[in-house]
Amino acid sequence: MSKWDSVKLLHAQTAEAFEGSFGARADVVNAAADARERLSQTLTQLVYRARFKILAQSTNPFYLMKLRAAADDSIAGLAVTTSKFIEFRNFNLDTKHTSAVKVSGSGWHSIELRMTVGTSGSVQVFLDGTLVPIQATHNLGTTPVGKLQLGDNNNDRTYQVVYDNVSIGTD
Ligand SMILES: [Ca+2]
Repeated sequence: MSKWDSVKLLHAQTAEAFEGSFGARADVVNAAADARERLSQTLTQLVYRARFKILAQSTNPFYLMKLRAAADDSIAGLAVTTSKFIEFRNFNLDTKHTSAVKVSGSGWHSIELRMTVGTSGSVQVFLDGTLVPIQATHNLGTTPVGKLQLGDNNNDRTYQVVYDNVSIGTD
């Protein structure tokens, strides 16, 4: 986890990994577990990818990932709801968009968020390579993305999840 600027209750471990020896595990009870990294340059268009595996989840949703402004304000997030549906959160409008697509089974999944900020911004979410139908056009504001977040910063979540192969790019 050394590449992240800040890490809270996410730890590298070898028991669960998608690739290589290590995965980053959150194992929390009523706590936040997230890591944040300031991007070397702000982005208006990006692709954020990760692998994740849910080991346990209490009756609460949790964020897999968020994108923030350089000043730390949340812009967008991808969550798994209590009923395991993939949900997109637009923090600019403070709206939630719950898909009809569930995270199934107990294995590893890939998640990909393709996003363009702007008043006529766009969002595409892929779970295991398949497009998750949600509203495609979003007013995400005009502030570019300056920070990457992995995990959920809410301090009242109970779940166990492992992340691996986290990356951000422009395509
Ligand atoms: Ca790994």
